[in-house]
Amino acid sequence: MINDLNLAQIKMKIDLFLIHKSSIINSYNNQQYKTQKALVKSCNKLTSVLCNWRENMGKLVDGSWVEGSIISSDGKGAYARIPRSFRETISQDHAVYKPQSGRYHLYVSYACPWAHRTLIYRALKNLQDHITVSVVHPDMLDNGWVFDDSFKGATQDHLFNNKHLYEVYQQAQPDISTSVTVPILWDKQTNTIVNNESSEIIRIFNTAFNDLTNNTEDYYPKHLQTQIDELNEEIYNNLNNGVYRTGFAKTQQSYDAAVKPLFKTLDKLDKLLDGKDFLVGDTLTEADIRLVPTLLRFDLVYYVHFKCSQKRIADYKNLSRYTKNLYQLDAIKNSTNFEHIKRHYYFSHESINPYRIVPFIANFFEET
Ligand SMILES: N[C@@H](CCC(=O)N[C@@H](CS)C(=O)NCC(=O)O)C(=O)O
Repeated sequence: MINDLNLAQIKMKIDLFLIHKSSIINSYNNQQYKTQKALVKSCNKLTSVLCNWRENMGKLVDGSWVEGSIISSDGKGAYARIPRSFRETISQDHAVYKPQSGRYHLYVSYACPWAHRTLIYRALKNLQDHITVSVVHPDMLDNGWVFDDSFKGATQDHLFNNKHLYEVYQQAQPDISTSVTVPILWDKQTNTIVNNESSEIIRIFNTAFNDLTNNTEDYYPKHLQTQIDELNEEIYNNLNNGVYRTGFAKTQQSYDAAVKPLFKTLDKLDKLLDGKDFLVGDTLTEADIRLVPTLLRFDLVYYVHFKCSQKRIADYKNLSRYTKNLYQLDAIKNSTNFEHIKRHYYFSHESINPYRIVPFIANFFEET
């Protein structure tokens, strides 16, 4: 439904489109295009402004929030700008970031599979009393992630009472250029982001706070690291990220190129799990914790919304047993919020699901 807000946003996007269009026409009239190829390139960019605007997320550019794909289409180098990322660690030996109770804060979305890993680790490593959490609203629309606790499970920004997640990034660095993603590990003492890369946050959680919690469980033990790393790589490329590449494909060719290895890897893992409860060795490891958020979203969302529809996880004998078993762990069950998951995907990607219909699907993992 078009309300005043939507209408204003649509008008703005059309204005931007027209600005691009007139700059192309002016350059053409002034004979600034040296080659036909350069002209075609500009026209293609213009088309992408119109075609891509909905699923392209906003970004911060020089500290200001900019919506949609306009940035990557403005031809002024924004796309080439190296995005700021935060890749620090926490340890006793670190000059700044020491493991201290109550010092760090995690910003997450329950919908996000990358953030889900960090919540699982926070619970497995008994960090709930030491690391506080804010949860964004599941809808990620023109303003990116927002804080609005009217949706059950979502919270306010407990640290700053911000309305938008991008304000957290602005607080870390006022002139920042970056995409605005969850999860974020925030340091209350230096008022900045320590790390916003989930694969590194979980490694921090795995060991950094052991002296505080007396929890020495190691989900990345030395003797299994090579095997875990190998599986992580295939699972990241073909599953964790593979579902997005499949769902956001804009040509049959790119869809095929993503969906085929996706099911090849699922077939392979189903075989690997025959008679086994875990991917590597006989205990829970990082490889399982990085895989399970994707499996838990698969039948409810990826199968339908991202057209990953050759098979459901429920159709795989071993993968379905494995996922159901892992879901019984408190750390996984309590950090899984199916309402946030469904709402986020079916509402946030308007170009894939313009009417925002949430399909009626049985939730296999909640059946007993
Ligand atoms: N590599 C990052 C990826 C995080 C990520 O892409 N998060 C998504 C949510 S599932 C996000 O916040 N996207 C917003 C955007 O890209 O603008 C990680 O693993 O932490």
